[in-house]
Amino acid sequence: MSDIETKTKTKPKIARPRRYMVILLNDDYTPREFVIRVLKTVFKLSEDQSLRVMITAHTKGKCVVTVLPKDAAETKAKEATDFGAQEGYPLLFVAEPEE
Ligand code: TYC
Repeated sequence: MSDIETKTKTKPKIARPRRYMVILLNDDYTPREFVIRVLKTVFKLSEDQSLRVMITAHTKGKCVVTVLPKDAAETKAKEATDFGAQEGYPLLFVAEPEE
């Protein structure tokens, strides 16, 4: 008889909190420069990153800006959308689960 025990260990699985994408949606009215300003101010993107995100949303209809925990994603999406609304623009950011 062998003394060697064969143990089957079950590694506890810790559920990773779901992350949310903040998505920028295109519209026909918000000036490009203003979209860039919002991306820089609210999301702290560089000028170059902001330009790329804005152009992608402009040409493809939408672009992922960042991925964050649910609360942070929803707060940022609202903050950025409100920024546009204050100036009378229909600029829209939404938060959606990653997968
Ligand atoms: N389409 C806008 C324009 O031509 C610019 C724009 C880009 C608006 C991206 C929203 O998410 C956006 N003035």
